[in-house]
This record gives sequence, C-alpha cells and structure tokens, in this order.
Amino acid sequence: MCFFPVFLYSIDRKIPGPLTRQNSQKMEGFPASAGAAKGPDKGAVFMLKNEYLQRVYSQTVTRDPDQKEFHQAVLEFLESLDQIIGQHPEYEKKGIVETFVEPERVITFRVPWVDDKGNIRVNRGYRVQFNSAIGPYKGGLRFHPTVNLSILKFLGFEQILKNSLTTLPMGGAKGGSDFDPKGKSDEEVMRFCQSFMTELQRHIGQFVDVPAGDIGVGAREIGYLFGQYRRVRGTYAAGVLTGKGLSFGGSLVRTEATGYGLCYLTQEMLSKMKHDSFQGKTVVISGSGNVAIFACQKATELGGTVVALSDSNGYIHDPKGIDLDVVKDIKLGHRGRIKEYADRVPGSTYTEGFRGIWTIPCDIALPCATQNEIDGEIAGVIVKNGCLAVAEGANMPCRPEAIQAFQRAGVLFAPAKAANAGGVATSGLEMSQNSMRYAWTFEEVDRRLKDIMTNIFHNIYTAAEECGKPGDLVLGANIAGFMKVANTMLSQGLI
Ligand code: NDP
Ligand code: 2IT
Repeated sequence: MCFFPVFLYSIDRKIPGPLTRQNSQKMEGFPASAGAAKGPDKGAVFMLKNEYLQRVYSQTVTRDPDQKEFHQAVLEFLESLDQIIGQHPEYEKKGIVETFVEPERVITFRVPWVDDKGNIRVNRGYRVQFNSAIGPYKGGLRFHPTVNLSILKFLGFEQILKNSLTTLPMGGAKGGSDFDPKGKSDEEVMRFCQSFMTELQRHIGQFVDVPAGDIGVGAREIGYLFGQYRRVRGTYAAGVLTGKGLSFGGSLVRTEATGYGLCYLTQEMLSKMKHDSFQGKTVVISGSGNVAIFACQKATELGGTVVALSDSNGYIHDPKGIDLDVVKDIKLGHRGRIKEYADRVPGSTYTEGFRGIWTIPCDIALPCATQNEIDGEIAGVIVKNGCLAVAEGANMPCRPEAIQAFQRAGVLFAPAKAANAGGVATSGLEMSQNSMRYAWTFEEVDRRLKDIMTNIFHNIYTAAEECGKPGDLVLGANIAGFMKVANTMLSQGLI
C-alpha cells in the first residue's frame, strides 16, 4: 500500500534516474536517496501517479542501479502507461508490466581475436533478447567502445515497442560489443566478426533471433558475420541476418530505409499537424552515418535544404545545401572524418565539437547520431531559433527535459520508436523476401516502407488522441506499441 499519491523523480541533465523522491519511504525495496527536487533550470520533474507503475520502476532501478540509460527509457514508457493503466486492471493482475521490463534472456560472452600485429585482444559481446511475444527477437548489433548492458537494454526495450509499431511480426532485441571498428583494418574487422559470430550463432536463427546493423555495423560487418554463420552452421539460412548484400539475400532499400523512413514520417507529421512539408525548409541533421546520409538524401529530394551534418569530432555548415556526393565519398568511400568536407567544398565551414551543430537555426531538426545528444539547454536553443519539428533518427537522442521543452513550445516531436522504425520495418521486408526466395524491386520495397511509416504516424496520432492528449506522439507511440505486445502476452500466459 502506498500512502503517497504522487511519486516525484527528477531527471538531471547528466545522470538520469530517480535522483529525488518525496515521501517514498514506504516503497518496498527502493534505495534510500536524498536531496531536494531540482528546479526547472536544472532538470525536469517526472511523476508516476499509479502505485503499480511506481513499484515497477522502483524495482527496475533497485535491480540494476547503474543502468541509467535503461532507467531513462523505462521511465518515459511508464509515464505514458500512467495515462491508461487505470483502465486495464488485467495488466497488474497478470504482472504484465514487470514482465515487460525484464528481458527474456541476456547473453554475454567473450570475443577473443588477434590484431594485425599478432597481439591477442579480448572484447565483450552481448545479445539482449528482450521480448518474443509477437515474433522472433529482432534488432541491431552495435559495435562501439561505449557499448554496455545499460545501453543495450535501453535499445532492446525500445525495439520491442518500435517493432510492434511496424505491424510486422518481430519481437525486440539488441546486441553488440565494446569493439571499436574505427581505425581497424578490414582484416581485423573480419577476424573480430568471425570470433563474435562463432559464439552468437548458437543463440540466433530465422525463427529465433535475427540481428542486423546499428552504429559501427554496416554492410561490411554484416557480410563477415553472415559468412561465418554459414561456415559454422553449414547451412544457407539467409533469413538469420538482415542488412545483407544484394547478392546474398539482402533487400533493396534496406540501406536507405531508416533515413528515408524518418523523412516519410516527418513529412506526414508536418502535413497532418501543420499543413506543411519539407518544401523550402532548412534542415539540420546530426551524424553522418547510415541514417544521417539517407535522411539528408530524402529531405533534399522532398524540397528541404540540409545545411549541416556532424560526426563525433565536429560539424560542417554549408548554407547553400550539403553536397551529399562529397559526404558519401568521405564516409562511405574511405571512412574519413566530416572535417574533410570543409577542405573540399568552398563556402562551407567546420567547427570542432559535435553539439554546436544545434546552434544553427533550422525549421526541421533530425538528430541521427546517438543517444542523449540533445539536453534541455540545447533544446532551448533549438526552440528559440524557431524550429517547427524535431524527429528522432537516432535512438533516444533527446533527453526527457528536451522532449518536454519541445512539447511545451508546440514544436512537433516524433519519438525514435516511431520515427526511425523504417530500418527495422525494411528488415522485416527482407525477412519476407528471404522466406519467399524472391526479391522485390526498389520501387516495391520503397512503396511498402512509405505505407508503413505513414501508417505508424496515423496509429500513434490516433492513440494520442484517444488518450485525450492530441499531438503527444511520445504517448501515442508508447501506448500503441505496448498494447499489441501486452495483449499478446496476456493471450500466451505467463512466459
Ligand atoms: P553509423 O555507425 O553509420 O553512424 C553513426 C554516426 O553517429 C556517425 O556519424 C558517428 O560519428 C556518430 N556518433 C556515433 N556515436 C557518437 C557519439 N558517442 N557522439 C557523437 N557522435 C556519435 O550508425 P547509424 O547511422 O546506423 O546509427 C545512428 C543512430 O541511428 C543510432 O542511434 C542507431 O541506434 C540509430 N538507428 C539506426 C538504424 C539503422 O538501420 N542503421 C535503425 C534505427 C535507428 P563517428 O563516425 O565520429 O563515430
Ligand atoms: O535501432 C534499430 O531499429 C536498428 N538498428 C535496426 C534493427 C534491424 O533489425 O533492422
């Protein structure tokens, strides 16, 4: 029994989680903490009114106190659920929410490999198989030195909701390693991928778990991973990975899909909510990897002018519009740094530090680099500069206080689990084509992708309206994504 109807959490810009609580000493198992609630200048205050959800969040934090990114993703989701949980007593009765926030399985393994100098190197590999109620586990692999269980659990958790929104039969998962492909030779990357897959292969399969790419994992890595899977298993099971090359079961449009899908959803949001479009708009996109490059391409095709891109070192500004051929040559051609662009394109500038990109005024902001790159302060600058719409190409690039700042200012905001679902949706289409042993044309896949993204927008828009919060697409995405999985979990019993 909770004696206190309101449970307060303060989310600081740097350290998300329950930094503050008031009157919560009756909550079983919640770690003691102290401190006054943060003022609005320091961070946003979040409330969970429902006692059951308070308990679930408290247990999530207590179990894994260091998993800040995971807490952040779970809290945002629970806040949305708070709006409807009272109408669904069956979820508490059957323990659906506490089951939903706990991964079905977490696999960690060591990945030994030999570098070009003959040194033995050991990385850590992971696969978080979060939820398989509506289909086999599905989600990307991230190779980046910052990879840890907190990040993979947040990504796997959001993937459940995202995959549900696509309407395709895919559960949620994420995996990867703290291996850094940057600066490694092709041979080193190959040896690493072979070692990684030698272990991962026993945990995946077309009806079990289907990995794909994410940060640091593109066509090259997927090729090496697929080669090793085929060799170790002695079977040509194309459907075990997505994002494959076209000659071995890959789908047209998968490379472009996340960036294209992001723009399709943004276009639909602008049209429905502001009777507007990309036409004539100034666009800023962070990152310069797979998602950013193809978002830049589609935004330009739709009539926008993309004036800035970044990488983890800094950003380029080209007021006349980014020359994407130059970016592709730098990033896809020889894995160079974005700084080169300013040396090659007259009239453009390069500035050190990737966060400064958001000081450039824009109508549409598409953060496509990594998590938590936009905090409350940066969001304030984006709002002040008159931005119309923010759509998340990366996973969780906006901190909670940034999202609040956008929503309060009336800036349209599309959350990642809806806005960047085009990548995994097209992975789902790749799986379908693999099952049929048939390949659709570019136009066919692109048409399906566009339909899926348009559908996602309308579903989340309608869900928000039905919850009495029209325009709150964070709420709409969380509720629409969750209901399908939750009701499936109810049908299948306690698993
Ligand atoms: P890439 O590896 O192709 O590119 C990542 C880009 O983000 C690079 O420009 C990279 O710069 C930058 N970046 C990565 N980490 C950081 C960091 N810590 N700080 C600043 N910049 C950083 O990855 P993707 O484009 O595939 O992924 C980008 C985002 O989109 C991720 O959040 C991913 O989870 C998400 N996403 C990807 C999908 C896909 O299909 N690929 C699908 C849905 C979401 P640098 O080169 O300097 O590291
Ligand atoms: O975050 C994501 O949705 C991805 N990295 C794509 C996953 C996939 O399985 O295509």
